[in-house]
Amino acid sequence: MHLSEDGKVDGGAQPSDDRPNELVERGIGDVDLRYPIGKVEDQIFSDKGGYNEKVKTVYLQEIQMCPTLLEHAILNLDENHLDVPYRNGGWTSKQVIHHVADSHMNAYGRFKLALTEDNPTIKPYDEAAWAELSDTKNLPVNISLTLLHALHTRWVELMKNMKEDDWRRTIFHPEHKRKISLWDMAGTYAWHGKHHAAHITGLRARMGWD
Ligand code: NI
Repeated sequence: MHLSEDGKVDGGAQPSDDRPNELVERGIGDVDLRYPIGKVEDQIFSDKGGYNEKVKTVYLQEIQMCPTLLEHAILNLDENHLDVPYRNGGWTSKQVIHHVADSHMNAYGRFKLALTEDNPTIKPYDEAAWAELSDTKNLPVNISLTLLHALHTRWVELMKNMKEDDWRRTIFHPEHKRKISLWDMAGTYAWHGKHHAAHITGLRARMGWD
């Protein structure tokens, strides 16, 4: 089966965190490897006061730094290193990086939809199945890192110029059956880049590749 590495972030055919069969598949000791910096709720619910300039600056910096953070995470790793799953049954570093590009392309599209339509219903996708498609399998990670640098330049430019009211605009997530504000999405994706970079840096440390 395909396992998600995110919990409920991207939406679309994702297993919940407490499915017993998944716990068995992960094996003792692997549970925490999925969430090396904690779950997304730790980030966005710790800022539950809602929009404020200071937190916005942090979110934008984290989203801006994401491609560089991933680039540093894989520095000096070769193809063999990149094909090692970061945990039993988990994604390889290569899949992780292509996944971040998949995820953030969707997120950018959702921002633009929310800014131009009234609470648009977004299209969830099966992130685990996307991570098994041929582009993810065949292409080197540099392709997605280049894509992320360009994508994040556009995304940050968009966010930098959003007014306070823009951050309250929402998308409707049909599987979670709730509105999600662009503010919460920014918190989620600020977390998301660090979360996946930590999968790779954690693996490096455990394998002694540093
Ligand atoms: Ni993810």
